[in-house]
Amino acid sequence: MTAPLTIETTPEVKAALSAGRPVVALESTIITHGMPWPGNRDMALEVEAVIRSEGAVPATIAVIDGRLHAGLDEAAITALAQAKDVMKLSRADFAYALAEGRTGATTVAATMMAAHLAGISVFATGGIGGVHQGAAESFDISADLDELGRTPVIVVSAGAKAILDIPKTLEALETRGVPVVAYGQDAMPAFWSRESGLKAPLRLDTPQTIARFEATRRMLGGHGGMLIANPVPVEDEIAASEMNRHIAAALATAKAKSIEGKAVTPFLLGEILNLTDGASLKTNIALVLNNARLAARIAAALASPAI
Ligand code: PSU
Ligand code: MN
Repeated sequence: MTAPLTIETTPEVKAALSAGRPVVALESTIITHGMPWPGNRDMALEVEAVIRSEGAVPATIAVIDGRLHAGLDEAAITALAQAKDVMKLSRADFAYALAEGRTGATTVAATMMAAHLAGISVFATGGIGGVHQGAAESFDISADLDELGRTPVIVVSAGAKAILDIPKTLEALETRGVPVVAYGQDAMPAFWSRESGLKAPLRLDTPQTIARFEATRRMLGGHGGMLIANPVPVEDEIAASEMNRHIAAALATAKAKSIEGKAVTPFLLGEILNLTDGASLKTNIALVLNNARLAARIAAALASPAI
């Protein structure tokens, strides 16, 4: 009764996967719900270019008309970036979009699931979802955290978005056995800012040591994902003191408008974009590119026979 899932790939992704060459998965919610057109398309194409320039192959993940794609060509990315009524898919509704022939963008959780099914073990994004501020009342905790606890994919992010409750997000990750590794510094980064005021649980300084850590985790068996928290480059950073003002204002507006559920993260990102006059978007794009570069290097280190 259960037929295996067909995953559509591009020739480039297919060739790389079958030869064991480095591949980096990319999410699509950041394209459809995280940034406005046409900057979202430019970002998606630039991120792919950065990964190729590092000698790895990008695989943007999305569900299009009920078919799962791991790897999109330029025309498909452009179409998705402008599409209306795209679902925002997490673990709960990923299969629904496949079964109902819908088009959906994958969040961190659904992208991890798809990457794992496709045999891709490294994934680059901006920031993960986490425990929202006010979660004690709203119960709003992203499914990204449970996915990190169960699916063995390395997620390269700029930390958790500062719109979240970062201390509670770190607690939830620890409970789920997810290593959180700051890259090249002790501090836990906070997406638009290099520092969150918290120390990251772990630190590593090279793609090779991250690959060695991952190989060691595999030896223990039954491991889930790992979160790499890669600070935004100094020249693109917006200081936490400035961001915190905008975040507080955006959270207050969300509360006043009773924004709930899946709409919360896209709403806050949109508000912050307006409050910073577009500066937050510039920083968001810069940090995604920076994460893509590191992800490609980790994928290369994992693919190298020395590991
Ligand atoms: N990071 C970004 N932009 C985004 C997201 C993350 O820079 O749009 C998306 C990711 O897809 C992440 C999702 O999985 O937001 C989290 O949504 P929620 O809080 O509803 O779980
Ligand atoms: Mn949520």
